[in-house]
Amino acid sequence: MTVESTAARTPRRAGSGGKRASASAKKSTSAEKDVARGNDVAQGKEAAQGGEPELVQLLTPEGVRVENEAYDKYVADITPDDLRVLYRDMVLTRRFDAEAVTLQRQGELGLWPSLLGQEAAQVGSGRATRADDYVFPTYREHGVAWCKGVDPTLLLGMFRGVNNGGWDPNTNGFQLYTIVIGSQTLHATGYAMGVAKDGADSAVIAYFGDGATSQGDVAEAFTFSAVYNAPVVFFCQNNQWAISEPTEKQSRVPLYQRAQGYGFPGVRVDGNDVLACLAVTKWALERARAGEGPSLIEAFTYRMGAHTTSDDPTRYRRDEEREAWEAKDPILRLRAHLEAEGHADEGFFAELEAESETLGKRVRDVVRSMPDPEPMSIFENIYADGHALVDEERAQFAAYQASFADAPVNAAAGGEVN
Ligand SMILES: Cc1ncc(C[n+]2csc(CCOP(=O)(O)OP(=O)(O)O)c2C)c(N)n1
Ligand SMILES: [Mg+2]
Repeated sequence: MTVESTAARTPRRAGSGGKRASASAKKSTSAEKDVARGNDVAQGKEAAQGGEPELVQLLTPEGVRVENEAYDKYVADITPDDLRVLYRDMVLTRRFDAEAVTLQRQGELGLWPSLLGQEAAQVGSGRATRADDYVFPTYREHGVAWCKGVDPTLLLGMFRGVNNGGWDPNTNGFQLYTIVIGSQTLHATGYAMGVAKDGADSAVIAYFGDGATSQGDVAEAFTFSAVYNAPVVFFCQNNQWAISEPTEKQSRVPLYQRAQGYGFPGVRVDGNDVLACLAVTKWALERARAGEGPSLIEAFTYRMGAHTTSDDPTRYRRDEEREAWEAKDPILRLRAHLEAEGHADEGFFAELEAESETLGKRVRDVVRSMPDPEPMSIFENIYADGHALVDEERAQFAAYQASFADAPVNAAAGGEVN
C-alpha cells in the first residue's frame, strides 16, 4: 500500500498544494511548531522538575482561575452564563449516569459503564466541538453525547439489549458506541480523511482510553492521520485504569508524548478541569480545521466508579487512591469557582437540583417502558447492501423461531416437557 508521503507537511486546503509544500519545506511548518509547542507546554517543565509531567490547568482543584499564556485565549470569551452551562452539563450528566447505574442494579439494564469522575474531560471537550464536527466515542462518552444533543435515554437501549445502538449518528454528529477497544480511532481517521477530501472545514474527534493506546488500531490511526494530515483530534481520557490494569502497564512514557514520534503535537491537560479541557480541545479542533492535521490530547483524570457494573475495583485498587482523586472532583471545582466569583446563587443550585430530579424520573420511566424488539430485527442495519452470510444467519434464525410454533409451551421456555 502506498501512502502520500508529504501530506503531513502540506496544508490540507492549500489549493496549489505543490507550491505551498515546497515553500513550507524550507522553514518549520506550523505542524512542526505545534509539535514543539505541545512539548514545551506539557513536557519541558517535566524535565526541569524531574517529576510528573506538567499539565494544562486553568482552574485549580480549589476553583481558583490560574493564567496560562498558551491557552487563555481559547476561553477568553467565556461568560458567567457559559460557566453555568458547563456546570449544568456536568451535574445533569452525573445524575443521568448515577440513574443508569441504579437501573442496572435493579435489573433494568444488562450493563453500564459509568463516567463518574470524567465529567469535565467530556463536557469540556464536547462543548469545544461545533455542530458540524463529528464525534467517534467509545462506550463511556455519555457526557459528550449530552453536549452533542443526543437524548440520554437513547444511550440506554443497547445496554438494555433492545437495540444495537439506538440513535442515528448523522443526526447529531455522534457515532454509535464502540466496544471494540481502539477501533473507532481508525474510523475517525478515515472519516476525517473524507472530510478533507470534501474540502469541508469541520473536524473530527475520537475518544479512547489509556488502555486503548496499546491497541494496534490506535497506532495505525496515528500513522495514517499524520501522513494524510487528517483533521482529527485524538482525545485520550487517561482515567488511570484499563479495567484492572494501571496506566504504567500501557506505556513507559506519558501517553501524550507518543504523539511526538508520529509527528504531531501532544498535550496533557488536567482532565478534571472543565475550562482547561475546553481550551485545549478548541486549540486542537481549530488547528485541524485550519489544515494543520491531527493532535493528541491526554486528559489526565480518574475513573471514580467501577469499570462497568460487572467490575469490583476493590479487588485491584486502594480506597486511598479514589479518596485522593475525590479532592479533585470536577464538579466541586467549578462550583467553588462559581461561588467564589459570585456567578451562581442558591436559587441556581436549587433549580438545577430540581432539574436533576426530573431528568432522573424521565430516564427511569423511559427505560422501563422500552418495548422488547422483534427478534428478527437483530439483522437490520448490518450492511447497507446486504450480505450472504447475514442472509444465511437470518434464515437459520427464522427457522429456529418457527420451530417454537408447534412446540409445547414448556419447551419454548427451555424447561422440561412432561
Ligand atoms: C479489542 C478489545 N480487546 C479487549 C477488550 C476488553 N476490554 C473492554 S474494556 C477494556 C479496557 C479499556 O480500557 P481503557 O482504554 O483505558 O478505557 P476505559 O474503560 O478505562 O474508559 C478492555 C481490555 C475489548 N472490548 N476490545
Ligand atoms: Mg482507562
